[in-house]
Amino acid sequence: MRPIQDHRHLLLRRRFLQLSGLASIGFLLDGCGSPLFEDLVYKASQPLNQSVEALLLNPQKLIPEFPASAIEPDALLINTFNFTPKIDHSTFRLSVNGAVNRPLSLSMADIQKSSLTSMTIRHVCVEGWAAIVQWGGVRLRDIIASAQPKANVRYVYFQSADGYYESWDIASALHPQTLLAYQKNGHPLSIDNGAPLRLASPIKLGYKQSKWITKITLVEHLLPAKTGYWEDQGYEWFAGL
Ligand SMILES: Nc1nc2c(c(=O)[nH]1)N[C@H]1C(S)=C(S)[C@@H](COP(=O)(O)O)O[C@H]1N2
Ligand SMILES: [Mo]
Repeated sequence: MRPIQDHRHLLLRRRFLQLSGLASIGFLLDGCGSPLFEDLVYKASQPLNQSVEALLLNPQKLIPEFPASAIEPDALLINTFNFTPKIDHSTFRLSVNGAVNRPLSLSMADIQKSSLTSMTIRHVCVEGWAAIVQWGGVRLRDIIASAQPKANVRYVYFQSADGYYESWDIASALHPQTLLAYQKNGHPLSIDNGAPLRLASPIKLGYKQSKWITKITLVEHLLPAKTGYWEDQGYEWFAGL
């Protein structure tokens, strides 16, 4: 992927402000750390504004899946912005922290104790290719629930071992088909595809689906200039499918 050129970014931003009816206060966005930033992102992109508790009690509706016969084994292209980190699975720990009552440090054995969920969905890359893939792993909502999120949580940050970073709205993170995957097409995930753990979800574009996740941080506020590796270069933050 290439960074979106600055002028296009500015035009997109202006259009975004017009669409959200906020053009007149657009200048406020230019200040670093503007408190309005995340409200703009949130209101314009996410009609749902449900609490963590409500989302955990009432799972959102499922996206229809594909039959296993539709899997396209060669269609998923490796897309890695920099390098492929090699992670020792035996010492690996996933940390879950931030606005939680019970921070976690989980080994792969801990994670694989939770029930395995499989789903066959379409992966869509913004660069113009797609692939039907079967992912197996744990529901992110189960991991988040066991960390006991505080009531004010609205976003989730994902940190990856290659320096990639992403943020998601809490509703999308708690969607029942948002997985922390460790299998692809019935086999252990390969290093190139993000082993030991990556995100997989039918509701977001490919660049939201972080590979090599090492840390999950629950937060109330997004950091204005740090919402995602590609987003910070002009790509859309919500990136819903
Ligand atoms: N850590 C990390 N995650 C990442 C990327 C990356 O470069 N680093 N690329 C993203 C993009 S643009 C896509 S389309 C998918 C590709 O996943 P794949 O390489 O397993 O096909 O990973 C996403 N997750
Ligand atoms: Mo992508």
